[in-house]
Amino acid sequence: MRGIQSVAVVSSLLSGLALAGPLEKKWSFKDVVIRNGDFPLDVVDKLEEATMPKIEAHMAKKAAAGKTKCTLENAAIRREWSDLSVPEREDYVKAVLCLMSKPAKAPKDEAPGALSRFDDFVATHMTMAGQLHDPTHLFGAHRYYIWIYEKALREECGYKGYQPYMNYDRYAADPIHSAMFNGNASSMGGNGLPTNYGGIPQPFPKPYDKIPQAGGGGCVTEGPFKDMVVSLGPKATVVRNIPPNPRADGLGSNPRCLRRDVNKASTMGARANYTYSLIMDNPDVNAFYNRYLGSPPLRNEAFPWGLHNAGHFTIGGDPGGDFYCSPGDPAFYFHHGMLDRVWWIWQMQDPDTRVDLIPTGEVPAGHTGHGRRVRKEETVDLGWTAPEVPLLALHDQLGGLEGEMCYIYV
Ligand SMILES: *[C@@H]1O[C@H](CO)[C@@H](O)[C@H](O)[C@H]1NC(C)=O
Ligand SMILES: *[C@@H]1O[C@H](CO)[C@@H](O)[C@H](O)[C@H]1NC(C)=O
Ligand SMILES: [Cu+2]
Repeated sequence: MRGIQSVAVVSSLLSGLALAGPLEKKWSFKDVVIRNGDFPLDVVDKLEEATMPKIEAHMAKKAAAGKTKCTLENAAIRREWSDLSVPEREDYVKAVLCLMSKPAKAPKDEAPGALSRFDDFVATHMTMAGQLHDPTHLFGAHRYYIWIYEKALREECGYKGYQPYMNYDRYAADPIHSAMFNGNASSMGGNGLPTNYGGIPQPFPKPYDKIPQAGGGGCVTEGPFKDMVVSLGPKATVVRNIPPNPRADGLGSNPRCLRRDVNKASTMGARANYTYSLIMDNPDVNAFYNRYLGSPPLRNEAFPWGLHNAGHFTIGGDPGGDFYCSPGDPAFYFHHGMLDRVWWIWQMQDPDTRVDLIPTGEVPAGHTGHGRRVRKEETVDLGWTAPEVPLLALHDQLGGLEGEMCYIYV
């Protein structure tokens, strides 16, 4: 049986036994998708399922026009971390450690601090930060960025799966003890040691002018990344007492530990109801973009950070809390994976009009405006890491790049 199945929460998850019956309607994906029965579908998961018929219709239209070799049946499946079995999580961790052990390809004069293939991606995020984060490119360039990272894990490190994402809602109640951050061998590493850095400034009026610090902020001492060497940066860090980088651009070598402040007050701003509202209450692409970034501040909300910041500062620390170097924490890719999923679900509410839309960002926060269509000649250039490609191709995760980009989230 292909499709989505849920699994009763059981240790036999490990052995693949004890599959519960399939959930509701099924689609023919290339693999059986097993879900962790610990986590009932949240409102966004349900929205995603409810959107599947629109996605099917969209794909049928493309197929009829002979436009794509990508289909729902052959699409790669990106899954939520807790839905992976423990051995699958360990395989992923192994692949990341492998990337960290391979020599860098970044030109030595441009990024002497890139000590590994893993660091190559961090260096790219730093050197191309302007383009990666302007309103035109933010969504598409990050989609490409995660995709080439996933490709490197698979092609250079033998990883057989796809990039997992982090559904914050599953972890908001207790992120430190979650499958993401509990510090065991199949997690993405533990929290940092206690330190006092004063929280993370936010561009909101008091009392929302900072995300209060949580209990960490120091070196991570548990889990697979406890011996990780962070080299690039800092460049715009939120934590204190980090030795400065020898180069002003942050691209020099500055070996130090991975620091984190796994922060519940931040994750709380990324619960499913916030995400649902982000997707469904913002049909205009500019409004969607602004809300994604947390602007204007939500009134009468205890956690108004916006999904993007809430996810980043769930990890926080160094380099996770550094605007330029944040992909230097391997959990970054889970966070931006979730953001990419949210954009995809937003696009698929009305594929005919939304796939090619980009925010213009020139409207003042709080105003809407309809954005504009991507122009054919617009591209994304990630420097030495990957070929320059049309932005338009990246707007289509189910068939972009001549069908090479072809994945769904479940
Ligand atoms: C690590 O934590 C996860 C999530 O709680 C759990 O499923 C797994 O069994 C744990 N692994 C070990 C070796 O304790
Ligand atoms: C989300 O749910 C929480 C807890 O019920 C509530 O306090 C908050 O106002 C909700 N936020 C949104 C945007 O729906
Ligand atoms: Cu970024």
